[in-house]
Amino acid sequence: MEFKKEFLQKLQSAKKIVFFTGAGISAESGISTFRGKDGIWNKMKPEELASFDAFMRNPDLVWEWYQHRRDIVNKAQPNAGHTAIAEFEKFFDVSVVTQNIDNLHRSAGSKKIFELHGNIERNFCINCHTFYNSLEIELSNTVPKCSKCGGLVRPDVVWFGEMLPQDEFSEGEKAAEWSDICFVVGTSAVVYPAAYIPMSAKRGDSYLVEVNIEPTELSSYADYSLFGKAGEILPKILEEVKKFKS
Ligand code: BV8
Ligand code: ZN
Repeated sequence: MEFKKEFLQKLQSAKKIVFFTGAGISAESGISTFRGKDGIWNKMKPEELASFDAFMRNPDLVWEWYQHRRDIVNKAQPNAGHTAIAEFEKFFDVSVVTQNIDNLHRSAGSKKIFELHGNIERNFCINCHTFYNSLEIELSNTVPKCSKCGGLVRPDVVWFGEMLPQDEFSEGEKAAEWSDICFVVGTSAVVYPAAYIPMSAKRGDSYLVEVNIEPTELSSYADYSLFGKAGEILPKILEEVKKFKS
């Protein structure tokens, strides 16, 4: 694979790198994306399941959907894309800003991770806010009740209409703004405020590189678009890095 010269030069001089990732980076680990070809939301609307109103209307249904996704996530392994990102840390100051809730960046060994939309492993009581990790509650297809107050327990993910965790978002924004290169990997970049992250990078004069199997909302905005699978492209970029860093 041939990369353009300008990109290779940026890679040689870069110190801080940000990876802004979405569902597409986990597609090769067997986790469905939301939008695009084979996206789960081609069949149902997000607000029908991923919102507080939906949960209150039918807690068992929403819980069962997350339980199903938890089963898939628990069996999934990081792929060559996640592993390459973790290995970039040997050569650069790397931050991973992710919309994913699947833990695969952590399993791959990435250290500095900002999770904008929460984590499917954590749960909390909507009444008294006691936290439970998935080992601490009985995971069945009906919604668990808090052992302290009997309230409904929900996954600690950010639903539509909910605020993002402020620290994760502002740290993620700062990392993007101060980065030399910002890779935008496997995201349709349509969900806000997460989709402001690449804009923060641009504002800070970072070099914006998109990695996706197809053009997105961001393509016209990116300095360089690489179309193909993240699990194939990212290891190739890492090979280039190794050529000049070793
Ligand atoms: C809020 C978590 C307000 C749980 C998810 C402007 C500003 C602010 C808000 C808004 C705004 N405009 C609209 C809004 C409202 C809304 C929004 O963005 N709506 C959109 C859809 C129009 N945003 C919100 O509601 C947010 N909160 O605004 O709060 C507020 C203010 C004050 C006080 C209180 C409240 C909260 C949004 C959070 C939504 N949570 N999920 C869960 O997962 O169940 S969203 C969901 O989309 C996903 O979880 C993911 O996190 C997110 C983004 O999706 P992507 O990761 O990009 O995935 P997608 O499937 O779309 O794309 C996959 C891509 O991969 C494709 O491009 C495909 O081509 C590519 N691909 C596939 N395979 C590969 C690949 N690429 C490379 N390699 C491959 N192998
Ligand atoms: Zn409680």
